[in-house]
Amino acid sequence: MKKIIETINDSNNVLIIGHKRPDGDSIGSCIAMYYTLKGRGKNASILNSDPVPESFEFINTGNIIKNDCKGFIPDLIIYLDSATEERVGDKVLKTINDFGNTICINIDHHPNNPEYCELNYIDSKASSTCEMLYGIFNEMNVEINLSIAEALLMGMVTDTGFFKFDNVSSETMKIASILMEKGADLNKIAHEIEMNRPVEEIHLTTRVYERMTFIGNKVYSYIKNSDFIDIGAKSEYTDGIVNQLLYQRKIDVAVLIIEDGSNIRMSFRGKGGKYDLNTLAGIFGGGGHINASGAFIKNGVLIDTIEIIEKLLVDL
Ligand SMILES: [Mn+2]
Repeated sequence: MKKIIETINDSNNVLIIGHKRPDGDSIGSCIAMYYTLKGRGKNASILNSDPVPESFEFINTGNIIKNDCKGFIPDLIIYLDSATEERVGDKVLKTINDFGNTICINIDHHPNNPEYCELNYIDSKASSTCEMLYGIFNEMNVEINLSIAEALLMGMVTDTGFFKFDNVSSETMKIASILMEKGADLNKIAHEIEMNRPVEEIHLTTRVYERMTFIGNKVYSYIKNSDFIDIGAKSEYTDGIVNQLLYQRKIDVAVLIIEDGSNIRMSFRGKGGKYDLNTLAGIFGGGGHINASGAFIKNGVLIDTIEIIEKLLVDL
């Protein structure tokens, strides 16, 4: 961590990168890093391959998360919450490659992170990348202002399901408490993210419930391309639905299969670490954590994928 802090201190133009289809931890960590660097008088820019989902827009004040970084020449690149280099998306990866061999830092909490930068700080025990950033900022003697506190707390709550998951430690709660003392409003974050869902997301969830298939203590369901059109739902509205499948009695694993244009996305969620869903997602080239993972099949076929998932769940 010492070398990472030195490198950040020595840099002037820092490009901050989050992962594609960003979640709250990716967005929160990018924004918290941005305000920290700005507070130290540095130039900083956040580059993301996908737009900020509606539910996280409240924190993206002044549209600081950008889809390009034209004219910005970084002397340091910081990857946040990105389990692999490819997770940042093809377009962003190309932009980074065009910069040549700029030094990079990789800060992440995914267990299989292959340490793709010169400087890597990976802590798979941390609840979130935001929790790790708090530790780094503390070492750097950063004055945690409201913007930083709110962004960090948002990442921590979204990666822990609002402090429900087994990645929550007493340290997580201590940090959350400090962030609230700095002014971060937990209820406001809960309202924006959990209590403000578009009705189209509710309709999508209804279809997912109608199509549940149970295999013992496991359940899977799916969303078709036509659902998005019928309902008028955005692709990002699927993000929380898999948890709704999991949160039922006698169910320990939930899988949601989503037809997304010509591709297939899959989300895997588990309770209590009974099954290694990181390995399960790995069968499709994906990954994540034991209890939460995802995979992507380029040019996948929905009915074929359903068949494969059904077999895998029977044998799991
Ligand atoms: Mn994360």
